[in-house]
Amino acid sequence: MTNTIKTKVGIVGGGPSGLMLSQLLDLKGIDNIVLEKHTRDYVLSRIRAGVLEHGFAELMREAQCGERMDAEGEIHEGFYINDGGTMHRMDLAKHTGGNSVVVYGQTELTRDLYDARAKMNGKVIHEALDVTLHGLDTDSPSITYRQGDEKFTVECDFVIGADGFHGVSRKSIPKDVLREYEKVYPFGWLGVLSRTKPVNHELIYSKTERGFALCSLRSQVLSRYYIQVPLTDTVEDWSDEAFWDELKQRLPGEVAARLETGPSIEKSIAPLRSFVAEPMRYGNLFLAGDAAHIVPPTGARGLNSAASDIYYLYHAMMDHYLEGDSSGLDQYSAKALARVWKAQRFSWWMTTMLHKFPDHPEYDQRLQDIELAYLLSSEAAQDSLAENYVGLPF
Ligand code: RFL
Ligand code: PHB
Repeated sequence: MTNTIKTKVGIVGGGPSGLMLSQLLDLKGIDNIVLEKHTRDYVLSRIRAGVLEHGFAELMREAQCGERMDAEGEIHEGFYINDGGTMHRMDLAKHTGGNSVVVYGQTELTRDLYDARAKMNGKVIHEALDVTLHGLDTDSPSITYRQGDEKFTVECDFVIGADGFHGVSRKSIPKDVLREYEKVYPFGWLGVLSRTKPVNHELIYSKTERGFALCSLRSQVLSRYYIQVPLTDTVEDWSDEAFWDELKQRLPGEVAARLETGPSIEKSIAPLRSFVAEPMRYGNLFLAGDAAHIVPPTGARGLNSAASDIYYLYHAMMDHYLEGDSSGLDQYSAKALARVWKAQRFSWWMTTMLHKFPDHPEYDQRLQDIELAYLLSSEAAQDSLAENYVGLPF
């Protein structure tokens, strides 16, 4: 027997994109359901983003989920770039007329969204398996899934594909409609989370002969560090000791000297990739977040790009349901993609400027060096960096 659920908006994926949209729509009385493949604990075990732009933080507040972020998150008005041993501060506030970013982990933010959904009795289904989309090019799309042995059909007006890069939603769009753009980088990031005091009060992006490194944090007692590694490396190749040794070698001497080391709580390798799928709408399916686009993490744009998708979708859905105006839905793909491509450009630029490319000809290496030298010597270039890092307007 199949159980039928009727709702307005069926959301596939219970990551930050899906949960945020669900919460915002529910607050406006727009009924919806979230279907998540994994358990809540599994979703919360993934260590990902750490830096939120101003616009994302605002959206969290609008979703009535900003309380803990405002209490525990750190406002950062700048970050450092280490250029082969010399530290340079990028003053975000100075270059943006007072703007900043919030350092607050994706894990905590997702937990806040889950808690808010539970408080409102929001429909969030975990371990929804075999999710399949039907009738996307009709006025009555539906989603089928299985939970244990029980089968369900969700009948809805719209389907939101917020199921990340590996989800089913994007794959449900016919191949002759979808255009995909991709760039794969020849390295990955090995990340370590450790219960240690962060080496610096602000982030350090480090460009060295040995490769890139990033010193980030989750709180004053929780550090997050990354080093660039070849794609052939595995987590097993890196003991904690080897990781700390390599990280120290990619930091200026005085920073390395004060690096507090400890056992890793989490250690993982993420390949670096840029990807965009166009269009972001097919019939009554709307893609949002990593389902439609991903960026290498260097510019801290991924989650922030998801936020602008959600902002546009939320407003388009409100206009549709509360004002009878569907123009926002019609414009969604073009509007979202315009901002998405700007985030792609910025992430590609930061990645290219700061990493060591094993097969770059010498000419390209010199250009890379001069790109950074120009940035560090030009107020105008720093204006541009800061404008993009704190987030372009939605
Ligand atoms: P997610 O988080 O991947 O969530 C998608 C959810 O969909 C579920 N799912 C399915 N559910 C049902 N049926 C299916 N068939 C399904 N297939 C998948 C998945 O289980 C999952 O729960 O996508 P979302 O919500 O769009 O959020 C995107 C962000 O997670 C991502 O952009 C960021 O983490 C990227 N990112 C960063 N972004 C920033 O803005 N600032 C940062 O500082 C930052 N740092 C990072 C990052 C990503 C990283 N990695 C690991 C790629 C650092 C790293 C290392
Ligand atoms: C993180 O803290 O995980 C982080 C911060 C900044 C980035 C990427 C990742 O650019």
